[in-house]
Amino acid sequence: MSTELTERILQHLDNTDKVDTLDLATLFAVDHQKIVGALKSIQAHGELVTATTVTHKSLELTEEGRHVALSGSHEAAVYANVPEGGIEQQVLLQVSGNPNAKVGFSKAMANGWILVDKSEKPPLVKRKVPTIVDTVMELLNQVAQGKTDLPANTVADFKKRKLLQETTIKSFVLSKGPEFATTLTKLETDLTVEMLANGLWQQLKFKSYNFDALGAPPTRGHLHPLLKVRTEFRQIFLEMGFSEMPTNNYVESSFWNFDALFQPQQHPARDAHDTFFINHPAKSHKFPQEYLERVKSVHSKGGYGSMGYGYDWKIEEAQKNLLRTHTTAVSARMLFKLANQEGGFKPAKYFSIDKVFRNETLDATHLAEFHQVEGVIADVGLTLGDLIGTLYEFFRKLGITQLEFKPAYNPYTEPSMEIFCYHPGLAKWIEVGNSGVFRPEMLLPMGLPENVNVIAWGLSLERPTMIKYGINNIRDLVGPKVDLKMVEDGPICRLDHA
Ligand code: FB9
Repeated sequence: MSTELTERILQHLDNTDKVDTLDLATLFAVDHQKIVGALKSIQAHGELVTATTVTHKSLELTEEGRHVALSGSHEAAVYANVPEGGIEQQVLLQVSGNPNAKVGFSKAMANGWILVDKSEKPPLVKRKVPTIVDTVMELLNQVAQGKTDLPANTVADFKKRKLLQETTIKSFVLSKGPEFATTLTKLETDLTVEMLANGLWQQLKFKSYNFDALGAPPTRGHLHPLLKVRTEFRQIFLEMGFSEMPTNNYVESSFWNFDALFQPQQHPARDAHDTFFINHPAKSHKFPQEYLERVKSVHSKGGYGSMGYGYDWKIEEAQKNLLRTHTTAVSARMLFKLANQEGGFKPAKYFSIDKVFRNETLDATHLAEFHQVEGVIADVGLTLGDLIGTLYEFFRKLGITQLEFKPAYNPYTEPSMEIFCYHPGLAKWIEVGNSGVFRPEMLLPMGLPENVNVIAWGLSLERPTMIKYGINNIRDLVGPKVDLKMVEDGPICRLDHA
């Protein structure tokens, strides 16, 4: 704060009993706020001055008031447009071309400036008086020059006509305080050991603590947008009565990732072009033996009404460890458990949200890993209709209501559907996932009852997050190039609000 102003106020008060900060502003030709600021700083130094708040009501011209003060009242404008011989009212209102002509007309009538001569066919508006005085314009200009003592009814009328508005200004009347001084002693902000040691603190003035000060915001962690969207998806699944599957094993055996899903061993996804295979440990050996035999036979010979693939299924292939390519591997484990649990099968609804790995060509929307979101429902007699109904409910909670389903193919589901939605924000149809009814060749070898069907669907976490946060390149969402500011400032995620 420029000491100058505080000192000038104190010096002024030294020679005056009372002064209003508004007058000080005029006196020192500075903005009133600056004076109030200087006062605050003086008050921080103790009771040098006493300040009493006073409010000043003042009249001010509105935008329209300034227009009328400049170019005359609406009624005067109308009067000016009434020609000698008279004019039809409609025409008059048009020629005035000013939106307030109507107000002006009724005011001019009220002032007795004009009249409507009904004897004319059609009736004509004529001047009733040869000249007029536009008192409204004059009065408004007087107010503009600072006149304040207008008759109350005039003020009321002008306010009603939105030509004037009342503003209240708060100011302070200052007078010398008990600790008045004409200079400000520097306020200490720290109580140092020296001051305590040499007792100087007793003479010094200390800046008062500002307990309302917010203080520096504590640095805290920020949830990555992906995790915010994961929380939303979790909430949706929990609301729909699903429970989360344990997905804490990125490394999986080919058996659970592919064979259990009735995906043949020569399927292109099972070669290193698409899948990351593990060297150490290269193989898994612990499998539920009987179940494995049934998987072997359904692949090689068929069964359960299926002809199978009719190839020589190899345990060596199934033993190969890999980074799971989908969380559907976890679904297979859970469905196997469901089929072989104490007390036998019970309907179940599971979901998983976790990392999966695919050795894909990297591009703006694909990395070698992404988070798969999967929902699985196992129950007696479930149909494709149940799947479609569930998908409508699931995506409705994502704020998506318009869905379309396109027949698709997955080795482990028949029928299968790709899911498309009309995304209002993007104003286009986008693919939002895949789904299907798990094949009996997958379920029956697990020991699930014949009449139990399992419907499932999957999507990613990255795509909705990129769309939600307006990110076009996945490297701006995850990885070393992420701008942490985006993470810190990322708003909370409300998926159901486009
Ligand atoms: O997430 C995807 N798209 C998507 C999802 C939500 C969304 O929300 C917006 C707020 C509105 C926007 C977009 N996709 C799936 C569709 C595409 O992005 C696709 O190009 C990429 N897919 C990934 C696989 O890429 C190879 C997304 C990922 C995906 C695809 C299929 C499954 C899971 C993830 C599955 C499955 C499945 C099928 C049947 C049974 C069980 C699981």
